[in-house]
Amino acid sequence: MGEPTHHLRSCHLCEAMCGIEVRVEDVQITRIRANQDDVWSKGHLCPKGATLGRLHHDPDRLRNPLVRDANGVLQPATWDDAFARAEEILHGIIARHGRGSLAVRTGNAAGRSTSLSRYIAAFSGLAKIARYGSSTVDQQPKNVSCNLMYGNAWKIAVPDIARTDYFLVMGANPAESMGSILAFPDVLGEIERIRERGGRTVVIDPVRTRTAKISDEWVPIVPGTDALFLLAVCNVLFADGLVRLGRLADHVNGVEAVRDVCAEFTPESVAAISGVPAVTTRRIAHDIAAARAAAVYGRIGLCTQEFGTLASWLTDVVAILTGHFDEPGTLMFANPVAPFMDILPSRPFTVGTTHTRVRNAPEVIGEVPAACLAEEIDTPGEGQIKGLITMGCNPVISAPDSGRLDAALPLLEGMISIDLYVNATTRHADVIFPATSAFEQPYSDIWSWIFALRSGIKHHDPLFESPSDWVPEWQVLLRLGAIVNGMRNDEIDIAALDDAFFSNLCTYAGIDPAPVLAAAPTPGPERIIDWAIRLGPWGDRYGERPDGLTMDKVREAPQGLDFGPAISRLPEMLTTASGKIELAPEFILSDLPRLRTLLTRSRPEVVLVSRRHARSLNSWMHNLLPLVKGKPRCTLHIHPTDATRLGLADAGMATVANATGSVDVPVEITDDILPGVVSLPHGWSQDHDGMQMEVSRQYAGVLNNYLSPGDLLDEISGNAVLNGIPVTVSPALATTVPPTRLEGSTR
Ligand SMILES: Nc1nc2c(c(=O)[nH]1)N[C@H]1C(S)=C(S)[C@@H](COP(=O)(O)OP(=O)(O)OC[C@H]3O[C@@H](n4cnc5c(=O)[nH]c(N)nc54)[C@H](O)[C@@H]3O)O[C@H]1N2
Ligand SMILES: Nc1nc2c(c(=O)[nH]1)N[C@H]1C(S)=C(S)[C@@H](COP(=O)(O)OP(=O)(O)OC[C@H]3O[C@@H](n4cnc5c(=O)[nH]c(N)nc54)[C@H](O)[C@@H]3O)O[C@H]1N2
Ligand code: SF4
Ligand SMILES: [Mo]
Repeated sequence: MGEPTHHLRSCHLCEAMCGIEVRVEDVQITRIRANQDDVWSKGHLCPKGATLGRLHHDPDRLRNPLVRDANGVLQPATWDDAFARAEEILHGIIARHGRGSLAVRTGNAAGRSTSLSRYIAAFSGLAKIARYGSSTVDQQPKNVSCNLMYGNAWKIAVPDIARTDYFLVMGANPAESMGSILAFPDVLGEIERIRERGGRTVVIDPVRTRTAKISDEWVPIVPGTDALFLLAVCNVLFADGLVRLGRLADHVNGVEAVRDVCAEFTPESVAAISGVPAVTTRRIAHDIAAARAAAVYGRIGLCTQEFGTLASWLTDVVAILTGHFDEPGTLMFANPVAPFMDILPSRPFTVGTTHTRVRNAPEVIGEVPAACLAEEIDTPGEGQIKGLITMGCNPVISAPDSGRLDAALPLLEGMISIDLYVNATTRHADVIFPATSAFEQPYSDIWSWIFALRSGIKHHDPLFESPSDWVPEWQVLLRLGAIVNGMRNDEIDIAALDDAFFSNLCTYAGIDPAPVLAAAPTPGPERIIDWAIRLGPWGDRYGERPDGLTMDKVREAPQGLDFGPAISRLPEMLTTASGKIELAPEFILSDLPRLRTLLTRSRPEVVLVSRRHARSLNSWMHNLLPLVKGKPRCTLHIHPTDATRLGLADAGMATVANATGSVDVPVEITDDILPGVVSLPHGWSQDHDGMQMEVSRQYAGVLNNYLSPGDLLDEISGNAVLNGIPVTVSPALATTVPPTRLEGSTR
């Protein structure tokens, strides 16, 4: 072995963007540890970051394209053969059924990969086919409320926890997720520091999570009732004279409308349904109002629930009414170094410009519910989906009613996937293109900085070269887009396609493409990121400001660059038609009658919520032994009173069922959960026939999404309801927990 070399990189897995030091011996990563000197993360690292070397070297990670042979077996293929087969499949389907019979499913990896994140738009621009994304199983309700309130779906205000005195956490568990729509390297450490500086953190969640345990107060809430609770908080703010808009007073429309709307929702009137005592609601309202700086934060538990848009809207309403908005320590907008969102025009709010074929679900800001995909494939008729392309997603695990999707995918005439693995979803594909390892591509985490309240940037060149014939992922996307567009694979000119995409981006931003193209002739994702840096607040504007920033200058700073904390950005940043914050958008208020049905509805005996664990990342990373071994984690959390009532013993097996599906799972009794609520982890169950993920298959677990109904949506945003799902729980016939077969393996 040669002398070890050490390389500074950043972990691409989540918004914490931890700086890492990678030790390489020959071409083997032999250690990853925290980079103490990273200007952003300053030594933070979680267990996943330390396993990135194993991910890179995982023998199951795809190293070449796969093409299904005449016997139905996926066989290794050359890149040329794989593209030729993709062309044959896609052009065949277009010839038989038209381009409208093709769809693309994108997923969470889009936000994590430099190539995917920049080039899905290029693919879509060329392919012009229906897209189903993971937004509608995630943050679509927040996109809707922010689009209507501030004029842009991605102008999402983030809690400034480094400067707050009162951190209200609703439906988020940063102790496990490491923060989401909240880019911060060490949220747990900051909660300690908030307390040290005399502040408080309050967690509102049906589960006493690890975040709740280290916080000052846990307020249990019945799943799906947050909108009622928050309306009651608003009610108190008005009734007790606590509304103070401060600097924003001249920039907010709709305060009276909110006052009228919340008048009926007194803390007393919603307490029995939300489970939050009226006295607690009143105290929280007063504490927020009295705080020097309060940060009111809601995340996935508020979005993926029945009233996701109302709840996501109301966290911001509370913040704005109390003046805790756009000021240090409150909710603030990021000021990114590469501000795509500020350079490109805001997409206006749209709803119903298209509808899905089977259930007639409207498009909302360009998204139709991902929950519709299965029925669009398995329901015959004009417009039925016959061909599917998947990119960086695993919906057989992550989508609601995933059993139906798993059964629908074999009905396709053709399926093409781009992924790291042959997993539960891609095992159905006819052609699989391997995604490029994170260490074989540049790192630039553009998505996370949108949610970071320091203006910083990091860029790292690839650590390893890909094999010589490798086609980088951004080129796979361009090529597939062009094929769907009707081109033949052998006539595609990637450089020309990329120049056209880049020129369009310039034109869309109102910039003359010619001089920019001349200044930046090399195609690829780095040109686009460089473009945003150069046009951003610190950029060189292509020579106009010679001392300004370029990607090359960022490259020279391997520890990253930090331009300081977020600054107030209102009213300039608002892009609503009125130029003001729209506090009471009609579209959102129109959902109140549906919310009122909660007041009279009988509560289901048991509802299911999801949970995350620091050693997971949605449905992937399950093939890395250090992350899945140890005490079994795929268990049903249930309160002792429910366990006793239902006849369940700790470590025994329970059957969890509803009309959508049924799973058998080991029981873990805990009083860290509200009675009437059970929880299953998200992302497990990974033992489907044909998967090529040896470790995942040995540590399979069960799939919560067999229980998520495909038709249960936050109706106005189209987002799936993945929390608060009615289920029944009973002792299972099998009483032993299946042993994990690989225990003791060295892989
Ligand atoms: N019940 C329930 N369901 C949920 C959730 C929940 O909390 N509960 N959470 C929802 C949320 S928030 C989300 S975001 C979705 C996530 O669900 P999906 O969007 O389906 O994403 P993942 O499960 O993260 O799968 C990512 C896939 O990308 C692959 N991959 C990794 N890196 C790359 C790359 O660079 N390129 C490519 N092409 N592929 C790559 C991985 O191998 C994996 O197959 O699940 C949702 N589903
Ligand atoms: N380790 C790890 N990190 C991740 C991921 C992962 O899978 N693993 N996934 C990444 C992704 S894609 C995302 S979107 C983020 C998500 O990041 P977070 O939003 O922090 O997600 P969770 O940890 O699932 O926390 C959601 C919380 O909502 C609670 N909850 C459920 N229903 C309700 C409700 O009705 N009301 C309230 N108030 N609370 C409710 C749940 O009990 C849970 O504690 O995490 C990201 N980071
Ligand atoms: S918290 Fe973990 S997964 Fe997220 S960036 Fe840091 S090391 Fe990676
Ligand atoms: Mo997500």
